[in-house]
Amino acid sequence: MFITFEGIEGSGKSTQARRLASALGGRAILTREPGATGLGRGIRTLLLESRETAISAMAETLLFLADRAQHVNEVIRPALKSKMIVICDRFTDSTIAYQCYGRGIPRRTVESLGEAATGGLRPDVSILLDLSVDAGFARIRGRGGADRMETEAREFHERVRTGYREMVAADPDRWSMIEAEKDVEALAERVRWILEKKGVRFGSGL
Ligand code: T5A
Repeated sequence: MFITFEGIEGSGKSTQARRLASALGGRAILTREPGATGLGRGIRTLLLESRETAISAMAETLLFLADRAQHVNEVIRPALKSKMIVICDRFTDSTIAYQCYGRGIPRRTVESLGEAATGGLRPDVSILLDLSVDAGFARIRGRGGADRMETEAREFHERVRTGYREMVAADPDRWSMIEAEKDVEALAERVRWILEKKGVRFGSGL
């Protein structure tokens, strides 16, 4: 099973993805985008930490897709082939939310290039942690050193959130949306409930 967590900055998806991976133990691997491979770590630095280098919206899109192509090939497909549950912190839907809704890249462009990058791999279950932009930024404010995406205007992040909510509405079989202002424990309970309904078995606790 291939499970993805999505949401705006500070929505708490990395926290929930980590908890889920630890609850599932050796049956699952936890991975993320961008930056889960050797190549991906270089791409991540370019994408998030370059302040002086200009990166056009299309170049940005292609870099996220290059990271994904390597990630699918090197990490995700081999793990799925060996019957692991793959938990991924961001995947294709991040590109649609950020580069299509956020930057204005046409969706058909991202979908056709994305198809080539992933070989058509799609998540079985995607969980959106939905939170207001203000609440998300309040959570990450304390950690300092905002990256290139975090310094985008509030309107950009509002468009990203809208994009996610529209994707959930368009494909309710794959997506589940959780209101993410609840505390970590309550969100973890909800994640567990969603996945149990999809057939994932848990031991004790999440
Ligand atoms: N991107 C990525 C694209 O533009 N296109 C793409 O195709 C892809 C794949 C990645 C950036 O790249 C962009 C999106 C991003 O801008 P990143 O550094 O990997 O950036 O970071 P994010 O994925 O954005 O993750 P964040 O760490 O910023 O946010 P999370 O994962 O939503 O939140 P989390 O769990 O780390 O929590 C943030 C803080 O909130 C606290 C945590 O302790 C932490 O301090 N917290 C809570 N506080 C209160 N209540 C809760 N329920 C909480 N849950 C967590």
